[in-house]
Amino acid sequence: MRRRVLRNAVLAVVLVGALQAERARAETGYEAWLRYAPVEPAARQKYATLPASIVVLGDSAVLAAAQREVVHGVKGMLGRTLRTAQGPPQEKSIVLGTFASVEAVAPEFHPRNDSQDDGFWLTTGKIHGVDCFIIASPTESGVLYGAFALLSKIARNESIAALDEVQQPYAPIRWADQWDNLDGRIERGYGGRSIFFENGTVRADLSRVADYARLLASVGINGCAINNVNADPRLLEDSFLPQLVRIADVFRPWGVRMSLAVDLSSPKLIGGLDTFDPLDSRVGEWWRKKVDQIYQRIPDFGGFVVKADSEGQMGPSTYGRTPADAANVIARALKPHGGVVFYRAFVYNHHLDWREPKNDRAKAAYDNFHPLDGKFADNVIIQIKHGPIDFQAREPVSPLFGALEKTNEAIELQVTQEYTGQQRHLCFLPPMWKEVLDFDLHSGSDGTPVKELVSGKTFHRPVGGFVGVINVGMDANWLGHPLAMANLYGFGRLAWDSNLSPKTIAEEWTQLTFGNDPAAVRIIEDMQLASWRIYESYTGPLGAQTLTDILGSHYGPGVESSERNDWGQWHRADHEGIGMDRSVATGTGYAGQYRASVAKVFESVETTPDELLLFFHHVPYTLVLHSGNTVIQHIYDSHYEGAERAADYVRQWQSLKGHVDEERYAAVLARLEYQAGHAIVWRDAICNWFLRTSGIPDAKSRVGNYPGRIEAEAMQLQGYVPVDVVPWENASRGQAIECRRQQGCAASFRFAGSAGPYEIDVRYFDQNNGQSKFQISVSDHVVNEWVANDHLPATKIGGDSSTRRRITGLALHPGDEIRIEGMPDGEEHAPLDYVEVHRSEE
Ligand code: GCV
Repeated sequence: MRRRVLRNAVLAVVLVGALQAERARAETGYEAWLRYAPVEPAARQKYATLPASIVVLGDSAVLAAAQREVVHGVKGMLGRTLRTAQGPPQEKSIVLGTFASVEAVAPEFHPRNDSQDDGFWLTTGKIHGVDCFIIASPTESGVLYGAFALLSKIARNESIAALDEVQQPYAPIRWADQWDNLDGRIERGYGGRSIFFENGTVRADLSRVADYARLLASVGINGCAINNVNADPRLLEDSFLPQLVRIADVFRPWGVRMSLAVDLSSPKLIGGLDTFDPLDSRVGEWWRKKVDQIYQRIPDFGGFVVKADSEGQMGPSTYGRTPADAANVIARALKPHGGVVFYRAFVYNHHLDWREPKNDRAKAAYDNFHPLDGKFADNVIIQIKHGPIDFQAREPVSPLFGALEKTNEAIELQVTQEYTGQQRHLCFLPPMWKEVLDFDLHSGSDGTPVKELVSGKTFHRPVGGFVGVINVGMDANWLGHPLAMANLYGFGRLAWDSNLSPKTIAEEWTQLTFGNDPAAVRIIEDMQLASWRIYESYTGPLGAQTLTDILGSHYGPGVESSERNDWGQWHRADHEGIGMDRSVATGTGYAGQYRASVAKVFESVETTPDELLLFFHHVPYTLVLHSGNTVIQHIYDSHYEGAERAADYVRQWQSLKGHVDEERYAAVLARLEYQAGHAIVWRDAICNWFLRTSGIPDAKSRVGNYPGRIEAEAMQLQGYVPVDVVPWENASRGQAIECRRQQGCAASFRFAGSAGPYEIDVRYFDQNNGQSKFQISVSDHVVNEWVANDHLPATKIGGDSSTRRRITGLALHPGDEIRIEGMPDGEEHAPLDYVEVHRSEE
């Protein structure tokens, strides 16, 4: 009896432990696509043949990481603890080793010659007379990538029975850039503070850095520049080196080479020289010594990223030198160590005169770099943003990709969603990237898609490939929106295999991130695949670029912010028409930077695809598109349709209740509800701006007519005062109300509809410099209250801060008083824009 009591007590402890472990595994999104959740019982049988032991041939940090990963993954997914050993297998085993190390113990093993560099081969065979699963590669990193590939198959319930698969990376360069600052902020980062730096130094705890490197390695990313390209020269100071060594040490087991963004004027800023002229021998010597010093402590250091003569960064133009002079002096220092220089082609004059119709920022990269083709050292890589402007929702492919034949290049893609919703809007970018990568630039002949140009295949360049600006942060789910991690996964997968389809990527990611429930996979995949075009449709149609506030946050609407200033992101919309004329015949001549067959397509209005029309041509609002719609009606329609599709996300996601875990279900739902509301801000701002500017009404009479909307300034106000919003289109009818009384204010109106079930949307502004409180009541009954404490990029009322509260399930009667009370806080004055009352679907 006592023994049974004891046994029950032990069982209880074990159960509580298991429960706690389960709770500790709360799905924050931190594990991303490496969850290794238990495989569904029905699929387990598929892995019955998996050996019970794993051996590693060799002794290195990378191979050890691969072995640990397989053990960890198999334990999580199959509940089995693999026996671990080093050296030749003594029993049926999973074998991890380089080709050389496998051949050394099994001379009968013949490596496949279609697997090179970091490629790997997953196969089965006998070693020492025992059956083995073999994960082999020419390199240790390749073995690690093979280990992740095997685990991914199990997680996605793929069969591993007749394993014989070679995977080969598409390009040697597969790098991440982080724009982290030493003080812990991240430029254009939307997932919290830096995982690397805080208060001017490297963080004491680098465990997140290790986890990030693991995530990068799992999709084959092999390098990471850890700091902002607007570089802080202090990182190159001698005293900082030990801190960099710590990061490199943490990256190393995952095959991720650490690198740095550098300020070209460092020899002068921190080096004690009176110059940074790249042709001055003292400058060359300074870089040589600096690089030697780094490699002494970090032998696998990757190299430098350079942003120069761009947006205030110093560059070779100071001394009348070229980007080639600047890149080569650093490249010479790196060459003996195997390091590379990424020299960014994002070089442009941000003091362009907007009155001059021939001026065009889009031309800058080609104009600056094409004449230098062949002048760069062979360890220099020109890093080119995918479009000629700056990561807009839609741009044509940069013509520079097709214009460098004797120079290495890499494409720069932006994972962090600077102009594509800042991880508050769903915007899965692989469909956009895929269009870019597959675009044939006809460089010399047909069949020269961007992916082949950047990977060095077309012109037989020694290096080249892919750079992603990632900007993960300290947020639990790394990027701020659980679904945004699909962009990081997708970047890595496309860099590894540029022929993958966005659908395959979305499906893989969803299975790995949310499991194999078919309903969840189908819906999440559908949402992801549609999301870029939906975002584009309510923020920047027909190639007009993202019509956002380009002078501030790059987030909410700001149609005119790009005009009449020197930044060169002009769309030239006026009362007659819209678009930049970039033709050769009558415009800036940008279209002529493409090879003749491509240039011909963009030169004329007739042949330019609708989605890029306004990038290449200035046209009247009445022009009829290929779609049959006029330009103006397309602008109205696409914004309405986009906002409706954004509202659909909420319904789609709600259908997954119970199919995905509670934590992530709630986190994603909150983001989607916010997005649905913000898409309306976009819709109304853009449509009203174009209505007022063009004077052409919406053929469907939607723009300017908002059934059920009651403007805040038209309500009965107690304490609240009307204010003008700037720009006017970012608030309904250009006005809002604010409360500047400590004791709070109220705004009320009488409901005039018929009795029935209703929902109410309160449109208010949520700034980040205060946490106002709101309360809404219907005929003296409080029906909802909330605090405006979201973290939107805004310190004032406008398109960045405009958000909404939806209150559902209300029974309203004619004459009911609807009253909103606002209590200001800090600089935020409980601002309100309007209320919309809609009858609920019964
Ligand atoms: C790091 C855009 C961004 C800047 C960024 C720059 C760049 O202009 O808004 O924040 O600076 O691109 O890519 O260098």
